[in-house]
Amino acid sequence: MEEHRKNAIDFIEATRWVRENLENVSVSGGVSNVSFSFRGNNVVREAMHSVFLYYAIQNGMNMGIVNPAMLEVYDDIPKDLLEHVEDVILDRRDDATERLLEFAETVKGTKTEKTVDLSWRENALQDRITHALVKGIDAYIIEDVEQARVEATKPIEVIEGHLMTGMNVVGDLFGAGKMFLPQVVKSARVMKKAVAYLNPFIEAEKSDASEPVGKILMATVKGDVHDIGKNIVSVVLACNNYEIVDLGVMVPPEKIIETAIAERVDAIGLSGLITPSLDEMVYLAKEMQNKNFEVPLLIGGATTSKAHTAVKIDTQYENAVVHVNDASRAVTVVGDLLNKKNSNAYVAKLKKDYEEFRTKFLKRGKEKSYISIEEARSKKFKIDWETSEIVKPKEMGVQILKQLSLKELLPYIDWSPFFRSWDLHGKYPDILKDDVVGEQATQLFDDAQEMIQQIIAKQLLKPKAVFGFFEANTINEDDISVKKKGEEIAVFRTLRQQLKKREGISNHALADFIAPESTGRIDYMGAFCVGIFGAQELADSYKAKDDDYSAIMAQAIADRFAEAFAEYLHKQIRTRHWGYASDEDLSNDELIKESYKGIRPAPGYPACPDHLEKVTIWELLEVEKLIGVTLTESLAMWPAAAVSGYYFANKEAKYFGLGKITDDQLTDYAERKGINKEKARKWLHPNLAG
Ligand code: B12
Repeated sequence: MEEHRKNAIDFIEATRWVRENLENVSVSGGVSNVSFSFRGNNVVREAMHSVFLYYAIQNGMNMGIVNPAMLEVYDDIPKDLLEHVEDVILDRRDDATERLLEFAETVKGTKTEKTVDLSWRENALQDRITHALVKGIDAYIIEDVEQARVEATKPIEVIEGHLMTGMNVVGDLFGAGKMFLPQVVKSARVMKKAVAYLNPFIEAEKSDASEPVGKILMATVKGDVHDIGKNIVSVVLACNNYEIVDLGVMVPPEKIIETAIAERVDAIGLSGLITPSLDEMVYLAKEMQNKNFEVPLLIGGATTSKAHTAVKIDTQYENAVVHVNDASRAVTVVGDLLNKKNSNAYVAKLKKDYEEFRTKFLKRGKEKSYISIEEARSKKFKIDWETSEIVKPKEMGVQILKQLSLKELLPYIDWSPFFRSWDLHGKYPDILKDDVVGEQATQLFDDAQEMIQQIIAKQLLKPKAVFGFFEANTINEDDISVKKKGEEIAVFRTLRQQLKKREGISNHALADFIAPESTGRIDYMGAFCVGIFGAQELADSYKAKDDDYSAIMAQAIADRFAEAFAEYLHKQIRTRHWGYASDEDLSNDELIKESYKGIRPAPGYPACPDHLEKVTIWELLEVEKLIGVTLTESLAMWPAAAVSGYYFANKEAKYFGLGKITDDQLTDYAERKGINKEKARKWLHPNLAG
């Protein structure tokens, strides 16, 4: 027994011992990090972490990583649970594992009672402030900061001393991957509260404000409404003592340039969600060059890529241009760029790296072969229109849906992307039990559920939708003529794959899923727009209280509702309004997924990358008039949590990616659409080959 006990307290040995000896307990991590899981039972799991750590520390282990959110305080572990867990960890009985398993059943499903451990309140002032920042606890921060202020010569010293010392710990832990994004955003909330308290004292003293390590302008470019990514990066940089000048969304380039000059910023960060924003970024880089700017340009957001940054943006600006695809990297990159000693070498390396990347990238595409648009049309996806079933929608014309309760949408939420937006990777629900991020994911999920309850109870978000079904026939191979009582009222232009494929594999266009006019059969298609209203107002109300965590949470939740709404509506369309799959509910969940008939592609998604097509949807459904979703000059939708697209019902309809197209289709497309080729090129450039 003694031997096991000795083993259990030597960290590396203990990790090995746990791995080898404990059934039903898995352990991950290595020399500096350990993480238990216990059949998904969080109560037991937390206790195991604490007991393990307790003995490790008691025995002088100088341990690397402790994720504080994973720990119960040793003294607060209920005695019966403690005994069972210690039996296992210290190997005190032969039947320890069985007994713990049995005992675990009695605490199964019970949520950990959040025992409030206040022992840290006994610590020295700096330790308390650091603890509050690392743990994101704001309950005592004013009290502590006040004590620090009274003790300090100047109030500014509290920010530069106590608070920055704590935030440096947060920054280091995050940088080393030992703290997760939601925790950091909570730390920032505590920091903001403390600074807000100190500001009046600093002003009253007229002492200089604290010196940030750099000032960074952040903006989502003109025409784009995406906010979350930019906000997350801003919070993380602010945590690392950068001053952020956040210009918000849809920011015209002139305003970015003017503000950058007036505020003498040290770097400019641009964010964008949809492809038209890429052009805005190129334009801005050019303007920065014209105005002889020297500050680095940071590029981020879902639609951006290293390839686009290297090929199109970096070439416009002589100084540093960096693509940053996640918040934790932003800190190191900005640190390197603004570090006075090494930044020249870093920028030179960066420029060289982008040049090499560009050369390789530009060579890469050349190996692919494309066929002419005429040949591609001859290889279109063929449906046998003699026999293919066409179902007439039960309710033709345009309808709106404004009275829906958000509660109805809850079962349709896909939670995995929610975690991804907080930089926690894994699939829901498994992520809640994940060895590494499970605890954080669970906390985040609980916070989200709490906010959702409030949102529903107070109706803080409002879902609205418009949709419609129309007679439709394919004309000129790739266009869809939309009709009302036989009269054409709109035409959707679709794009066709031109990649040379193996014999027998089709070159798809969405028009292939609608019966051609020449068949003499009347076919149908639908269009829709769903929007979640109120997210910006909700987020702003939290920001006004310096609560970025809740502000970002509100936006992330609204985005989830938007996608869930699109999913919900599609189901209603299939089973009721159009009704071509009215028996769908009879199958079980798994079957429903596989037997989903029909698709709902959205302009901007891979099958139909042309955002311009949204204009046709807006006219056809009178989207703005009926539900108030508007389009920006880049054709982003406002409110931001919105989705619009088409409905195709044919059972052979499927999603595909357009890939690249060649110049002949571009010319043809521009002619069909009645726009000049330059305009077509501007909107389709990410899909142009060569
Ligand atoms: C969630 C999502 C949505 C949500 C939320 C969108 C929103 N309001 O933000 C909903 C469902 C509403 C949606 C709608 C649409 N979407 Co969408 N969506 C996504 C998805 C799956 C994830 C985007 C996201 O929110 N990520 C989480 C955030 C936190 O990450 P992020 O923005 O990338 O930010 C991180 C980094 O990029 C970086 N970062 C961000 N900004 C900055 C700035 C700086 C300076 C730095 C240093 C770093 C940095 O740090 C952040 C944190 O780590 C992407 C696909 C993908 N996997 O990326 C498609 C995607 C962005 N969507 C796309 C499209 C087309 C649309 C729609 C146009 C579809 C439609 N017709 O309805 C609409 C447009 C909405 C609008 N308002 O106009 C396309 C865009 C490409 C294109 N062709 O334009 C994508 C890429 C999907 C695809 N593969 O085609 N979408």
